[in-house]
Amino acid sequence: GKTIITYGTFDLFHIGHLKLLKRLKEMGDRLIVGVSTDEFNALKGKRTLIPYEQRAEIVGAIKYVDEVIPEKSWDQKIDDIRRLNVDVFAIGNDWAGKFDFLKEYCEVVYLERTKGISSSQLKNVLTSV
Ligand code: C2G
Repeated sequence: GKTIITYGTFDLFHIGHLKLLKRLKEMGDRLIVGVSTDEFNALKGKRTLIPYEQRAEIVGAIKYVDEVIPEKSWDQKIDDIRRLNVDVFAIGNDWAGKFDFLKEYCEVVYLERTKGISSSQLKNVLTSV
Protein backbone atom coordinates (compact mmCIF):
# COMPACT_ATOMS: atom_id res chain seq x y z
CA GLY A 1 0.00 0.00 0.00
CA LYS A 2 0.86 3.66 -0.38
CA THR A 3 2.44 5.37 2.65
CA ILE A 4 2.10 9.10 3.24
CA ILE A 5 4.13 11.11 5.78
CA THR A 6 3.68 14.62 7.11
CA TYR A 7 5.14 16.62 9.98
CA GLY A 8 3.81 19.39 12.19
CA THR A 9 3.35 20.93 15.61
CA PHE A 10 -0.46 20.43 15.79
CA ASP A 11 -0.80 22.78 18.77
CA LEU A 12 -4.42 23.47 19.84
CA PHE A 13 -5.62 20.84 17.37
CA HIS A 14 -8.23 22.42 15.07
CA ILE A 15 -10.29 21.85 11.92
CA GLY A 16 -7.41 22.94 9.65
CA HIS A 17 -5.28 20.12 11.04
CA LEU A 18 -8.15 17.64 10.80
CA LYS A 19 -8.98 18.49 7.17
CA LEU A 20 -5.31 18.14 6.22
CA LEU A 21 -4.97 14.73 7.87
CA LYS A 22 -8.23 13.57 6.24
CA ARG A 23 -6.99 14.62 2.80
CA LEU A 24 -3.62 12.96 3.40
CA LYS A 25 -5.21 9.68 4.39
CA GLU A 26 -7.37 9.77 1.24
CA MET A 27 -4.15 9.98 -0.83
CA GLY A 28 -2.93 6.53 0.28
CA ASP A 29 -3.34 3.59 2.65
CA ARG A 30 -1.13 4.48 5.60
CA LEU A 31 -0.58 7.92 7.15
CA ILE A 32 2.38 8.62 9.41
CA VAL A 33 2.61 11.93 11.26
CA GLY A 34 5.80 13.36 12.73
CA VAL A 35 4.75 15.56 15.66
CA SER A 36 7.28 18.24 16.57
CA THR A 37 8.74 17.79 20.06
CA ASP A 38 8.81 20.76 22.42
CA GLU A 39 12.59 21.00 22.00
CA PHE A 40 12.29 21.03 18.19
CA ASN A 41 9.58 23.68 18.35
CA ALA A 42 12.00 25.84 20.33
CA LEU A 43 14.43 25.36 17.40
CA LYS A 44 11.62 26.37 15.02
CA GLY A 45 11.10 29.46 17.18
CA LYS A 46 7.58 28.25 17.85
CA ARG A 47 6.01 28.53 21.34
CA THR A 48 3.37 25.86 22.00
CA LEU A 49 0.67 25.82 24.68
CA ILE A 50 0.12 22.05 24.65
CA PRO A 51 3.06 19.78 25.55
CA TYR A 52 4.37 17.21 23.06
CA GLU A 53 2.97 14.14 24.88
CA GLN A 54 -0.57 15.55 24.66
CA ARG A 55 -0.19 16.80 21.05
CA ALA A 56 1.11 13.35 20.03
CA GLU A 57 -1.71 11.55 21.88
CA ILE A 58 -4.38 13.74 20.23
CA VAL A 59 -2.92 13.27 16.72
CA GLY A 60 -2.60 9.52 17.38
CA ALA A 61 -6.30 9.37 18.30
CA ILE A 62 -7.37 10.80 14.92
CA LYS A 63 -8.90 7.99 12.85
CA TYR A 64 -6.98 9.08 9.69
CA VAL A 65 -3.61 8.67 11.44
CA ASP A 66 -1.93 5.23 11.50
CA GLU A 67 1.33 6.10 13.25
CA VAL A 68 2.88 8.99 15.16
CA ILE A 69 6.63 9.56 15.41
CA PRO A 70 8.44 12.43 17.16
CA GLU A 71 9.89 15.13 14.94
CA LYS A 72 13.13 16.09 16.68
CA SER A 73 15.15 17.78 13.92
CA TRP A 74 15.12 19.21 10.42
CA ASP A 75 17.40 16.39 9.27
CA GLN A 76 15.34 13.29 10.02
CA LYS A 77 12.94 13.31 7.05
CA ILE A 78 15.20 11.39 4.61
CA ASP A 79 15.91 8.67 7.19
CA ASP A 80 12.21 8.50 8.10
CA ILE A 81 11.20 8.20 4.42
CA ARG A 82 13.68 5.35 3.88
CA ARG A 83 13.06 3.50 7.17
CA LEU A 84 9.28 3.73 6.89
CA ASN A 85 9.13 3.08 3.11
CA VAL A 86 7.29 6.34 2.52
CA ASP A 87 5.84 6.98 -0.97
CA VAL A 88 4.64 10.56 -0.49
CA PHE A 89 5.75 13.47 1.69
CA ALA A 90 2.94 16.02 1.95
CA ILE A 91 2.48 19.25 3.89
CA GLY A 92 0.54 22.51 3.73
CA ASN A 93 1.51 25.01 1.05
CA ASP A 94 2.84 27.46 3.63
CA TRP A 95 5.90 25.25 3.08
CA ALA A 96 5.68 25.29 -0.72
CA GLY A 97 9.11 24.54 -2.23
CA LYS A 98 10.85 24.12 1.12
CA PHE A 99 11.00 20.33 0.95
CA ASP A 100 11.66 19.80 -2.78
CA PHE A 101 15.00 18.16 -1.86
CA LEU A 102 12.94 15.16 -0.77
CA LYS A 103 11.91 14.52 -4.41
CA GLU A 104 14.93 12.19 -4.76
CA TYR A 105 13.34 9.90 -2.18
CA CYS A 106 9.58 10.17 -2.62
CA GLU A 107 6.78 12.24 -4.15
CA VAL A 108 6.47 15.71 -2.62
CA VAL A 109 3.01 17.34 -2.38
CA TYR A 110 2.00 20.75 -1.01
CA LEU A 111 -1.67 21.08 -0.11
CA GLU A 112 -3.89 24.14 0.26
CA ARG A 113 -4.19 25.28 3.88
CA THR A 114 -7.65 25.66 5.40
CA LYS A 115 -8.51 29.36 5.39
CA GLY A 116 -9.38 31.35 8.48
CA ILE A 117 -7.87 29.25 11.24
CA SER A 118 -4.45 28.73 12.80
CA SER A 119 -3.09 27.88 16.21
CA SER A 120 -1.56 31.36 16.53
CA GLN A 121 -4.94 32.98 15.69
CA LEU A 122 -6.61 30.86 18.35
CA LYS A 123 -3.94 31.86 20.86
CA ASN A 124 -4.52 35.54 20.11
CA VAL A 125 -8.28 35.20 20.56
CA LEU A 126 -7.75 33.31 23.82
CA THR A 127 -5.38 35.94 25.22
CA SER A 128 -7.65 38.81 24.16
CA VAL A 129 -10.81 37.53 25.91
N1 C2G B 1 -2.51 23.52 8.32
C1 C2G B 1 -3.55 23.65 7.40
N2 C2G B 1 -4.48 24.62 7.57
C2 C2G B 1 -4.41 25.47 8.62
C3 C2G B 1 -3.38 25.33 9.58
C4 C2G B 1 -2.43 24.34 9.40
O1 C2G B 1 -3.63 22.88 6.42
N3 C2G B 1 -5.37 26.42 8.76
C5 C2G B 1 -1.52 22.48 8.09
C6 C2G B 1 -0.11 23.05 7.91
O2 C2G B 1 0.06 23.50 6.56
C7 C2G B 1 0.75 21.83 8.24
C8 C2G B 1 -0.09 21.12 9.32
O3 C2G B 1 -1.44 21.64 9.23
O4 C2G B 1 0.86 20.97 7.10
C9 C2G B 1 0.45 21.35 10.71
O5 C2G B 1 0.53 22.76 10.91
P1 C2G B 1 1.56 23.31 12.03
O6 C2G B 1 1.31 22.57 13.30
O7 C2G B 1 1.55 24.79 12.02
O8 C2G B 1 2.94 22.76 11.41
P2 C2G B 1 4.36 23.53 11.41
O9 C2G B 1 4.60 24.10 12.76
O10 C2G B 1 4.37 24.39 10.22
O11 C2G B 1 5.39 22.31 11.30
O12 C2G B 1 9.02 19.92 9.44
C10 C2G B 1 7.75 20.51 9.17
C11 C2G B 1 7.27 21.31 10.36
O13 C2G B 1 7.33 20.53 11.54
C12 C2G B 1 5.85 21.79 10.10
